[in-house]
Amino acid sequence: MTTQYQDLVRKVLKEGTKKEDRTGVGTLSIFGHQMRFNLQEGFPLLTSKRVPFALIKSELLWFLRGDTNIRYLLENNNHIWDEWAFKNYVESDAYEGPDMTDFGRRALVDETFKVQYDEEMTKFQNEILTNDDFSERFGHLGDVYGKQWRAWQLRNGDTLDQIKIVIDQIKTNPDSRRHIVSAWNPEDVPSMALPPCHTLFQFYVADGKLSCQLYQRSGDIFLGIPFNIASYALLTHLIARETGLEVGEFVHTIGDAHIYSNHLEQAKLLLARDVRPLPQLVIQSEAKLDQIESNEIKVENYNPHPSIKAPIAV
Ligand code: DHF
Ligand code: TMP
Repeated sequence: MTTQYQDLVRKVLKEGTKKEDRTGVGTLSIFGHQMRFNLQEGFPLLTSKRVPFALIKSELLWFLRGDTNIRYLLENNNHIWDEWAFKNYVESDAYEGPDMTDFGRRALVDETFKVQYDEEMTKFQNEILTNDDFSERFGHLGDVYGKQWRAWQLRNGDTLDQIKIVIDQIKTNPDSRRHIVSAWNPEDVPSMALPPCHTLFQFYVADGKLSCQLYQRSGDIFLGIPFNIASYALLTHLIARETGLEVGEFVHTIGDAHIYSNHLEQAKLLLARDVRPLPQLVIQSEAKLDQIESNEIKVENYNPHPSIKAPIAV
C-alpha cells in the first residue's frame, strides 16, 4: 500500500523552506516532487483522512463538460470553487454590500465579519442558482480548465477539443509521444480567477495499459493535492475505458509543493494515523465520456479515518 502522500507531508514538514505567498498565509515549501500511483493496486483516495469523492467527481465531470460556470457545481452541492467566483463579484462595480476586501483571512479571525461574509456568500450562491443573468455575469471563473480542455480558442476563430483529439490519438496511434493536454494558455492567464494549478498532462500507452502524468505547477498539499490525485486517477480510468485499455500508473509531478502555515497541526495529526487498504473504483455505465452521470461512478470499500478540517487560503 502506498504511503507516498504521507512521505511528501513528512518531507515538507522536515525540509520545507519558509516562504511567503500570494495569499498572505505563508507556507513551508519544496520545489519539484514526484509520486507514482499504480492504479492496478486500488484507487488512490487518501485513507488517513476522509476525502469527499463526490466533490472530486462533480468537479471532473464539470471540466469534461467544458463548463466554467460554478452554477453546475452548486447544483451538485459542490462549493469548492465558490470563493473565487465570489471574489470576482465583490471586486466588481455591481457589488453594493459591506466591504469584503481580504474576506478569506478576515473570516477566520473576525467573528462579526464572518457573519456578514456568510450572509453575502449565501446571497451570492442563491443568485447564481436562480438568476440567469447574474449567473452569466458572475458565475464564470474565466477561461479555466473546461474551456481550455474542450474549446481552446484558435487564431482563426475555431476552437480545438484537446480531450477528443487525445482520445482519438490514443486509439489510432497509441505509441505517440504527443498525447498532451494543456490547460496553460498564456494569453488567457491574466483573465482567469486562478491560473491553472494542474497545468499539463500526458498519456502513455504500453502493454495495453494507459498511464497519465500530470505537471502541477503549485500544490496545496493538505487540501488540493488529495483532490488532484483522485481526480487524475479517475480521469485516467475514464480515458482508459473510452479507449479500451487497462489502467497503468498515475505519475504526479509537482512544482511548488507547499503546506500552508495554518495546516501544520492538521498535517501532523494525519501523519500520526496509519494508512488503510485502498478502495476500488467502479464505473457502471454504457455512456460515452461526455454523458457519464455522477451516480454511475462509485468507490467501494472506502474506510478512511475521519475528515480533518482546514481553512482554505484564498
Ligand atoms: N486554493 C488553495 N489555496 N488551495 C487549494 O487546494 C485550492 N483548490 C481549489 C481552488 N483554490 C484553491 C480547487 N480545489 C477544497 C479542495 C479542493 C479544491 C478546493 C477546495 C476543500 O476545501 N476541501 C475540503 C472539503 C471541502 C468541502 O467539503 O466543501 C477538504 O477537507 O478536503
Ligand atoms: P497560486 O495560484 O498562487 O499558486 O495559488 C493556488 C493555490 O491553490 C495553491 O496553494 C495551490 C492550490 N491548488 C491546488 O493545490 N490544487 C488545485 O487543483 C487548485 C485549483 C489549486
